[in-house]
Amino acid sequence: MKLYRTSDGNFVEDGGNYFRVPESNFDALVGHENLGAYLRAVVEAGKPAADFAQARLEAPIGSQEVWAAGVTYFRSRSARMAESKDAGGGDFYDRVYTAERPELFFKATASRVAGPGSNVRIRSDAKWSVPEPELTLLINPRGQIIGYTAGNDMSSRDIEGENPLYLPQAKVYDRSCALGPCILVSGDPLPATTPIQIEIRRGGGNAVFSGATTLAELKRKPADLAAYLFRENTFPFGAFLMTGTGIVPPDDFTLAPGDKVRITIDPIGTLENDVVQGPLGSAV
Ligand code: DO4
Ligand code: MG
Repeated sequence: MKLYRTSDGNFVEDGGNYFRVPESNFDALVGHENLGAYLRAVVEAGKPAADFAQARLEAPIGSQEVWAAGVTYFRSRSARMAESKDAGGGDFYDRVYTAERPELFFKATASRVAGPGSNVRIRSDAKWSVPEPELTLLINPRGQIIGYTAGNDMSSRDIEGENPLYLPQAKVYDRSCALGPCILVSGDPLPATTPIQIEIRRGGGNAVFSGATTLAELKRKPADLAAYLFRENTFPFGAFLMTGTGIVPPDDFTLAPGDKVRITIDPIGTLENDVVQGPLGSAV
């Protein structure tokens, strides 16, 4: 089952049919004692809703904070070591890749998150910007993984590489994160074969970058990442946790305004966003 948040309320999809969810408060859904069973009952009781197609998809988020894990794929470790070698930071990334404690960092508040079809931003003071396609966990207030979505951890690699202490500026700014298009509602681990794909198109033309990985390359278990996040932290509305990127474009690649980023995680769907630069609300 997939849960969609839209301009016209919440919908659940099952078997190609969409059903209106009576509970309109997304936080209440995340905090539900058994979200899967509640949505199953909605599907079984309801008639398919004809009005889903008219609704605009919104980021599937309420009051949750978004956190992220880093250096959870070998490809990310190597890219981070290379970009920070002049700053003497390379060793930290190698060490965190093998350490028991993962790298976890604060990524976004809901107001900084872009939904499906809206704009993500690159910083005006950055010269090297990339998208990071990441499986993203939805965790309820009790620390249980209750769903998955696709995420884009937009990052400024030159700022991050100049000094690892600049990480919050490289990672956290308006529309530096995208989530969607829906929540795949499931507490079960996704198979290791789950593919994560990205494609970046420029000028309405062909892809200027595409890449793919699978969850088999993810070094850490999602449940372990969630458990670390919930150590000594309470999340009254639950939290999102991005699980890190396994796809890094070549070093001569940087995003440009007007680029279209498509991130596909097969059981979830495709998250598509346009890239903009400049004041919040600027069009491509
Ligand atoms: O350590 C910096 C962040 C790395 C990251 O965001 C990732 O590996 O996805
Ligand atoms: Mg990342």
